[in-house]
Amino acid sequence: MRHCSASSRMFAAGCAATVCCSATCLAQAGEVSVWRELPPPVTFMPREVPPVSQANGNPAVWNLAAEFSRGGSNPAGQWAMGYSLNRFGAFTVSPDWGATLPGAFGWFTASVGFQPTVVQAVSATSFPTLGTGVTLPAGAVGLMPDSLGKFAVVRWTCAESGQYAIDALFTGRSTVEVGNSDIAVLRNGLQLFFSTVRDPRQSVLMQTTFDLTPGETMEFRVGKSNDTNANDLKQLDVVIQRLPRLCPGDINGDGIVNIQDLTTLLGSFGQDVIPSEGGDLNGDGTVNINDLSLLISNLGCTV
Ligand SMILES: [Ca+2]
Ligand SMILES: [Ca+2]
Ligand SMILES: [Ca+2]
Repeated sequence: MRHCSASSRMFAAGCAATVCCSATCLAQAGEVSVWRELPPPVTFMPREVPPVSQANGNPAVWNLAAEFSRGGSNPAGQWAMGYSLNRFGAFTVSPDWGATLPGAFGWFTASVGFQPTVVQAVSATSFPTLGTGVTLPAGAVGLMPDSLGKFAVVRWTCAESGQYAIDALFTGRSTVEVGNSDIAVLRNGLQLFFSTVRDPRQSVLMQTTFDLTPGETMEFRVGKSNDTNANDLKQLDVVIQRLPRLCPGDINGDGIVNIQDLTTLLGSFGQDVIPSEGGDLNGDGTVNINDLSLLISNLGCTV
């Protein structure tokens, strides 16, 4: 399926509007902002977002490859590596670490087998047993399903309420067209996004933005699809960024909505102004009761 001709424009604009153009773009329609296939070679470029205060101690950016646990703990931080019995099956954390593919270590569940596995290439790695030309760049994370229908899964769990920008890129790593893989993204166990990545070197990008609360999960899944289980390893890049909290009404930009902002607004009340300047909080070019209501509803808000 090749759709989304307008998506690159929306990607550039960081638009929250919907480009949901696949029959398999299920559930929560309107929340997948971008879904598109990209021609190779692809460099993963997560959206740029304004910096977030880290005063609360939590990072504002989560990067799967950068935070991947190599034999440490699993879950590690907010990331967990594991598997599911099928595309919609419950997620199980994989407790074991070892050489799950020739030349690569990963997380697996010994009672199930070496696959499904979630691996990271310490150095550039090739997998001759997976079919011609399957490679993984140094530092990249790869998801390898098993041959029976189980999915390799990476889960991220929200720890702090906020708005999050979620960027995920699935990339086929074979140079030959032998097989394909099903990929899916689930939010709280419900499928949000589904596609099939077909080699050679096809990439599928998903970008979305959510308000999330602690305990909510995003899962990234790779399954073998309906073929002979060849070349099913897919590289997965994920970056999740917490967006700055907004305080409409902080006219003087000191990080809090208070009496000073109210005074400024009232000073131009009833006047036409340059849109979005001064007390015009809703950007319609005039300062009136709508702006006042917005400010009052945010009194005390701090960034
Ligand atoms: Ca396959
Ligand atoms: Ca202020
Ligand atoms: Ca206004």
